[in-house]
Amino acid sequence: MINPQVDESPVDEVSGKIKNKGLAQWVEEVTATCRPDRVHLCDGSEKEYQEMQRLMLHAGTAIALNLEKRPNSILVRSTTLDVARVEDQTYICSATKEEAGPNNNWEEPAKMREKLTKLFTGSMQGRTMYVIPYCMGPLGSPISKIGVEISDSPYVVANMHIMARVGAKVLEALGTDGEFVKGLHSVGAPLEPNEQDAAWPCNSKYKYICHFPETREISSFGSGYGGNALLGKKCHALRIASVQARDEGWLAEHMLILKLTSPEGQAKYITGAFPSACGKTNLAMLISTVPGWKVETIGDDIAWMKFGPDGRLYAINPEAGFFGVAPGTGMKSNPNAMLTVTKNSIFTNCAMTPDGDVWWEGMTDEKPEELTDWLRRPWTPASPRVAAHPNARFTTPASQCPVIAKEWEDPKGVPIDAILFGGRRASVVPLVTESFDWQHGTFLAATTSSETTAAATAKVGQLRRDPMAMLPFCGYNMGDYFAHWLKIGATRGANLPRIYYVNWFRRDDKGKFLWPGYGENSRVLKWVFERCNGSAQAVETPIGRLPAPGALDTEGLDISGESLAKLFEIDVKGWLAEVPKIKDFFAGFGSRMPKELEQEIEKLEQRLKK
Ligand code: GTP
Ligand code: SPV
Ligand code: MN
Repeated sequence: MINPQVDESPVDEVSGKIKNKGLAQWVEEVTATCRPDRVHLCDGSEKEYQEMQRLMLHAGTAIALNLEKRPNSILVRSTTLDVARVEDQTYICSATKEEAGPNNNWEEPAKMREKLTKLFTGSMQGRTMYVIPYCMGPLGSPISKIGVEISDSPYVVANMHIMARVGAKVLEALGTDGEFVKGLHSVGAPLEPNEQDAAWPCNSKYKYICHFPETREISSFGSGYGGNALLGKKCHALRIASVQARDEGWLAEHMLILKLTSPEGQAKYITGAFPSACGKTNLAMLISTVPGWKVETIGDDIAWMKFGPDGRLYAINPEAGFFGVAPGTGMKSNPNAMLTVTKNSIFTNCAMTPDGDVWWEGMTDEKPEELTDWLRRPWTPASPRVAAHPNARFTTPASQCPVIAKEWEDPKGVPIDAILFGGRRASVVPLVTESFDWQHGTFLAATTSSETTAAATAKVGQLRRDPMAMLPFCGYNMGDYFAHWLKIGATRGANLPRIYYVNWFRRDDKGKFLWPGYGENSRVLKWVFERCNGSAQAVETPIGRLPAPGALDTEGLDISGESLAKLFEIDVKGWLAEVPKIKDFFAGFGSRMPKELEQEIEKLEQRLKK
């Protein structure tokens, strides 16, 4: 029998425990609308985490993994209806459509609220409503922000425990009238008194991930998965925070943060924005193949960057854990991620081995002889399908990463020297390009394009523009977002990081990757580091500065001269074909598109035609 020992107080007791007036009132309102059976105020304790695991085990949502192989860890399988972010059903409900921009779905706030109120009415019947106070960023950092997620999903509570700082200490920091972002989440599957729950409750008909940037509110209905449901992550730390960042003069970006140390012991901090499932987690914890160079991790997905008193840009990782792509992660490709997930982790939509461990494509060279796949079916290597869902994920504490940098929770953040942008491009785009200046760098970032991945529910492998890797995450008109980047360049001048464009995914005529990637990307990081120090050479090309012959360290690298030449080839015809596509894309932002970036495309065209 399920005997949850969590403190499931009736609502008046819970709101009595909440000193923050705004929060107490909101909890009462939500309770009245959603009509849960019980309300639980999360304290963030280990006991609470264990209770969430137990609830999920009893409900059939989770399976406990083999204690000896994967201590304190569970496997959760969702349903085919709920496996990734739903970009089609994600809305920015700003006052006007213009404000949300062509990059977002928009609905009138009042209209959307009406729709949501209908959906949320009684939506938590038969369930427990969890009130999860969380802090994005280290508690006490001037860059951090507080939010409260109300959710009817124990899976969300457990994930939030890992991904953010949650519980009593956050309530304490919030005080009696502190401000916070309101995030309401329901899986949208109310239960009748005698109705049996699903192993993965969600709403098969309606999914809405809605943001109200003006009032800093989030409403998420119908999905329990990832960025749809863990509201501190993409909804708060990117969509809402990007609006706050614009208003307050800082940057909220879809970026990893790493620390790179040279053999001489000099450290630089680098951020990198690549679209979903394009290599941020991998780069953030790579093991350098260049002797003496070392990478340590600060963050793997989101960076909040503010200017310090010295005029430099400082970044914090607002998250406390990694929600990483499992497939492709193995001891060869990303040993540090594998070592991070050895315990205390949640695995979602991975396959299971007969001895109670998890497996996914790319974890080992040899496939296990038998598995239970993510759809709970028997699986063998002869099966005509993958065993783990392509967007299978692990949720794991950042503190467990063997190469977590000692300053990863430094409240003042780390000073950034270089920013990388990049995507998956099979052709045209070279391995690394340095921008001429901030404006040109902003242009390169704004033209970021990538083949789509399984991180979102849409066709995989289609080329799309994904400026700054923020297309699905920018909470306002992207034309204004570009202007915000340019304004930072114009007002902050000298101390700004340098901007680079990278592409680990260029292929040869046979479709094979030209660049080995992963740990070998340290060679590119080294060149970037040395450029920042003024010690590495570059050559000017029409598209930007490329490593001068011999400047990229290829010692000990097994790569043919032909492949290397192809990696750095300036495909003038290919670039000239890009120009009208970029112009079209920019034109989509109409009068909100900054003139400076339109000039950059003209300048690129002229340089190419010279
Ligand atoms: P999100 O969490 O969705 O934002 O993804 P991410 O950007 O952190 O991507 P991640 O590092 O998890 O990598 C996604 C996939 O790309 C994995 O299957 C990796 O194996 C693969 N990948 C990462 N780095 C490289 C690389 O340098 N070369 C190649 N060929 N593949 C890579
Ligand atoms: C991404 O899609 O960029 C992710 C995963 O990091 S999710 O949290 O689902 O957005
Ligand atoms: Mn991401």
